[in-house]
Amino acid sequence: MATRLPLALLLIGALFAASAAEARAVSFNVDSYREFEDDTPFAHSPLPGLGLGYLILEDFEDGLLNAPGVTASRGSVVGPGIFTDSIDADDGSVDGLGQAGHSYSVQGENVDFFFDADVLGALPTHVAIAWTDVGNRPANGEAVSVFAFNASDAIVESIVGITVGEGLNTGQTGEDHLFGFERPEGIARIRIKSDTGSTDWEVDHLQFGGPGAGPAVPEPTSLALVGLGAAALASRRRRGAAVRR
Ligand SMILES: [Ca+2]
Ligand SMILES: [Ca+2]
Ligand SMILES: [Ca+2]
Ligand SMILES: [Ca+2]
Repeated sequence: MATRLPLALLLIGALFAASAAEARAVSFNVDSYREFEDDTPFAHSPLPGLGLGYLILEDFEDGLLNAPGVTASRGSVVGPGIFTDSIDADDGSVDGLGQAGHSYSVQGENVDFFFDADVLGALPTHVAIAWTDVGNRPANGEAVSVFAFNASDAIVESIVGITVGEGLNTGQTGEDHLFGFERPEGIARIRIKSDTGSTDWEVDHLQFGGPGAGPAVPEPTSLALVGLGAAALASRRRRGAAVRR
């Protein structure tokens, strides 16, 4: 027994170390994602509740991908229309439709969003993106995968083969799905891809933040806000890209 006890303690220590390592990396899924903040009974992002130093939401409602510190490999913003599938709350009403909002059309099998540590002060530790629609309407939805890359461009987190979609493509929001990651060492890039090879689909609500102060000089269209109440109030008045500290 005398020789086994230290071994048992070592094993317990190793288990604690393993669980601590696992706790450092988090991925999350939010199905039926309808809004960024917890304003209604519908599903929202977990990020506003984490007390991050800064948090940026790009909802594309100003017609531009212009949140500070992020660029995309492809795609373009689409405005209101019958096939537009914005996140539900962006048009001011959580009513099951996103046609009156703006989304980001991928126009390819995947899209990467790159984060700039120089602009943001450091790489974001928390990143999420919402899938909202696929245009060719596969009856059983489509499978998508999402990956997070570190500063060395290695995949450090993944969510693989999640089936989303309900076969409708005219702005329905009940199946919109938020995918996100937390990595304390920072996320340099995320990729979301269609596993079914679709080149006509949409995303919305790119959101990212971290423990630091965030971008030193926000974009002119962005909002620098202090306090949750002020952020919630102002985000209803003016959308596009909101920076919260
Ligand atoms: Ca709506
Ligand atoms: Ca939107
Ligand atoms: Ca949708
Ligand atoms: Ca914008």
